[in-house]
Amino acid sequence: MQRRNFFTGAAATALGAVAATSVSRVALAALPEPVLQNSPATMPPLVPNTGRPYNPVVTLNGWTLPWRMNNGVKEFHLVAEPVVREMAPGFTANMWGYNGQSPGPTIEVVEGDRVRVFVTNKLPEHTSMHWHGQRLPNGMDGVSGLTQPPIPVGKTFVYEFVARRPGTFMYHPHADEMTQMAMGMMGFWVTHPKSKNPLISEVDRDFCFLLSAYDIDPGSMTPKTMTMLDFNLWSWNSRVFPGIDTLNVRKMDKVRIRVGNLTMTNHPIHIHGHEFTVTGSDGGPWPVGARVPEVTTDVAVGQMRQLEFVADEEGDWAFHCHKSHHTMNAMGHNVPTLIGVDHRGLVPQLQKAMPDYMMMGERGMADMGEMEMPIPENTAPMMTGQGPFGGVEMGGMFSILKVRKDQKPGDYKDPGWYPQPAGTQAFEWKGALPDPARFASEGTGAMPLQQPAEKATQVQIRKPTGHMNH
Ligand SMILES: [Cu+2]
Repeated sequence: MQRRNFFTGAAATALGAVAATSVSRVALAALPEPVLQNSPATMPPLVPNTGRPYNPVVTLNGWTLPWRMNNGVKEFHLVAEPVVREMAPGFTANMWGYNGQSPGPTIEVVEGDRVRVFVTNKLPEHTSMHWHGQRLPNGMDGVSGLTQPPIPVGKTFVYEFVARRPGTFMYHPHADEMTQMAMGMMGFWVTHPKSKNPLISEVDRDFCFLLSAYDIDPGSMTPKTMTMLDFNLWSWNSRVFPGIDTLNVRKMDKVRIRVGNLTMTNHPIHIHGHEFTVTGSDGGPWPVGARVPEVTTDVAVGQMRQLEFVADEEGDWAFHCHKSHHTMNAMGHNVPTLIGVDHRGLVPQLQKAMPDYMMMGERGMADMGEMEMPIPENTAPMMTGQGPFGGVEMGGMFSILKVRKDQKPGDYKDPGWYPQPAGTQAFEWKGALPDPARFASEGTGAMPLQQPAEKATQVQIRKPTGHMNH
């Protein structure tokens, strides 16, 4: 991380004398130097060293933007720019983002903070910044054309408001929005409560990420921004499985996971081994009476959700979007099902035209995960990932909640695979199998055969004689 020292130094001292109760043009003369991040790794929580204390969040495969305290105002500097994002090891994409990454850095402030954000536009076109969910003066809402002129290429605009509501928010452009969000421009925003709040619990681990979707043809690097629905990469913070870091917690930790959806469809987010409650959204904390136990919660487009639970079951628990196509990486959809089709005889013929052709799909698609099928360079395999017991056969919006009794407080390192206690894993039955009862009642069930089986194999064949209507 190129974290330059702007908490102290001449610039900060000089600015200390400037009264900053509204947007100050003087501030522009010495705006905070932008902090850039080039690594897609999950950065440790940024413990605040100025301002009101709070318990920081951890952004999956992301980071929190440091700020400068300027006469009581928290100053951040976001730079909108083209970036290269590693979506998974071996697969990078040309995106647009902020400060070196897509998504941009998480912004963390405290309820009541006066916040000033400098937004510099290094994109090839104009942009703006909308602060999703915030109470703020109308002119700070960032809707280009409606509340402000767009930020021209090469220019910096200043946004300033008081973070009035504690909660879970996000930011994204509101100028050529379709293109800019399809290219990855978005970021998380958390406003921590300034004091104990009966509806906001204190947690041991607080994770956040945004749902985003891209359409990148296998072998290429740039998202197709005109795609409306048929995206082929479903990501958490612009990462796809197995590139999404695991959520590593200590047994009995109280865990909060904050999720925001900036894709074009809904995502039922599902956890294994635990129940959670949804404790709030971008609308604020939910009344206790509105909280029910769930193992899946739908996060609709433009919505945010806070999931909370006590991690009281040790193990490696899958945590994923429940739409099965969203836990796959790039794939062709316009493919007939081949389940039950024996096309072995065709393979040598097809290989004359397509030397790489492989027989696949007639027993299901699990072969995709097992075979080393040749795929274009810079492409994430459709279903992939190796667990301790074989292929996980996943992609996209999939990660793992790792609960360990010996994970240290504040330690976010991956503890490795869960050592299951002996005798607690599903196992192969090796005894005798009784005949299934349905064999004795064939033909009398809900869908009885139309005719006896031996008759069904009698097929009359006539050679074509010019017309083929039989
Ligand atoms: Cu989904």
